[in-house]
Amino acid sequence: MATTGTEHMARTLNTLMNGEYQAAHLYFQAGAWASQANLSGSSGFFLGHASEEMMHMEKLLTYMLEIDVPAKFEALPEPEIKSNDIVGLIKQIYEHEKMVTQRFLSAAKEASDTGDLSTFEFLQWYVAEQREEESLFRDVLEKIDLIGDGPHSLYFIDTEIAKISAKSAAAASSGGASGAASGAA
Ligand code: OFO
Repeated sequence: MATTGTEHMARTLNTLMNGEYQAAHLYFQAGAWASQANLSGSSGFFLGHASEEMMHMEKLLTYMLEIDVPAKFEALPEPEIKSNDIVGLIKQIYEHEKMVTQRFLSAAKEASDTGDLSTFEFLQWYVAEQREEESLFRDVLEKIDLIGDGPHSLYFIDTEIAKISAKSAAAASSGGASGAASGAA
């Protein structure tokens, strides 16, 4: 490890990298669950999001290699889908993203407190990304609320999520934190 201050961050960066890998795992499982439930729009959305989480993980790995911090991958816990309906699943994922936001904010604070300004600057991308992800999932939940409980609500919810997914793919291909997460996550 070459950079002063970064040594303090090595464990934290590994935690973040493994956390993004775990997030991808959760989204892959959510995509599989939605497909089984015949919710093809939601399935595409979650699978697309899983790929984004893999990109987030790789970005951390690349940074660690660049600054000579040893990267260590851990065993992945089994991803748990806690709800048997799409609304419950979106709520679970929203809570998950809020927890990830706290993890990045606390890592950014640690970087600042230890004088590791390079890592502090690097983490700003994730801070912006998490802000946008939280906003995205809040929007999805608000749409679900608007759709309400009618006889075809599941169909309309899935259609809305498919639209969001398409916007997400377009935004992600434009790159950057706001590209990856606005209208996507
Ligand atoms: Fe990596 O953005 Fe979600 O967790």
